[in-house]
Amino acid sequence: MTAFERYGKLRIEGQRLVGEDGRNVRLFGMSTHGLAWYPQYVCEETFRALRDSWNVNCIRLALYTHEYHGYCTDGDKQELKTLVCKGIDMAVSLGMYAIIDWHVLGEQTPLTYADEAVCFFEEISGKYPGCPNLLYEICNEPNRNAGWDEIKKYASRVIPVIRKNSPEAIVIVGTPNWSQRCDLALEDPLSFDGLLYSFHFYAASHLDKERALLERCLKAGLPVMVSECSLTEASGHGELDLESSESWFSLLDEYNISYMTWSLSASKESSSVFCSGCKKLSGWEDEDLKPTGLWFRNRFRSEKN
Ligand code: IDC
Repeated sequence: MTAFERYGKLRIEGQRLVGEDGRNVRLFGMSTHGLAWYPQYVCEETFRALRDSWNVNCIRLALYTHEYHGYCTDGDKQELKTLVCKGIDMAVSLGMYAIIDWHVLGEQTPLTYADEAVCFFEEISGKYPGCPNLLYEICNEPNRNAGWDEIKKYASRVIPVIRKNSPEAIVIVGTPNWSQRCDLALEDPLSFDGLLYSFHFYAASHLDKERALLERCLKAGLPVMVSECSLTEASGHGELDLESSESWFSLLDEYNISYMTWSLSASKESSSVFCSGCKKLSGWEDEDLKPTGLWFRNRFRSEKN
């Protein structure tokens, strides 16, 4: 039975992500690296292997907006949209969930490309009206001076565009400081239903202080998704901190928080799951995986699905 057959259409009840029958659901899986960098993993073979061998139930499709052939800069819009749609179609046909991630990063504030975001989300939600497998992440990581007010303003423009076509779609909203300030959303939430606020961590850089902030928000009942995390430093490089990782995941387990892992690639970075140079799209052996890959594959396999 696929995850989608088991849970069906998801919704947010208070703080919880639940399935059609009201039972708790946890989404867990891989985030792609930038789709323009590593398009090869958006294929049936890879998604199927992640589902069947790694027990993954969700894929996050990271569409960079600004850097490296970003969708709003020098990227090929048509090609990138085709990839996004291919990823969604495959997740649907394999009974998985997909998160479409408008990967705000280099531009710092989501307001920079708000007009493009409106067009993009209008088009995608129009192509997939009411699609129950699809979650919308509208701004990966606002950062530096981008404040919660700006994010709210942006979200208030984009969410109604999505909800016009998919009135009950779950929307994931990034928070200031690289999606580490979900406390600001707790103090001053958006007025829409069906939202998850995102919190991101990289276990070797983010430690007790950040965990305490997330825990405080979870205790207070904030609906949260960890739509990106890894075991390394926030640069995506460096050593893994396994002790900190265990502490993060015991907190996530306590509240049944969904999480997506950075990244599905064979880049040189220690945060990518495949060894650099590995070209396989499925059938990965232990020796094809970096320590991050081995750790997460075990973790996914231990999840109930
Ligand atoms: C990093 C990539 C790296 C790329 C860089 C580009 O791993 O190859 O050069 O972005 O800007 C995030 C971001 C995510 C980062 C990742 C690691 O969401 O885009 O990817 N990270 O730095 N937040 C915290 C860490």
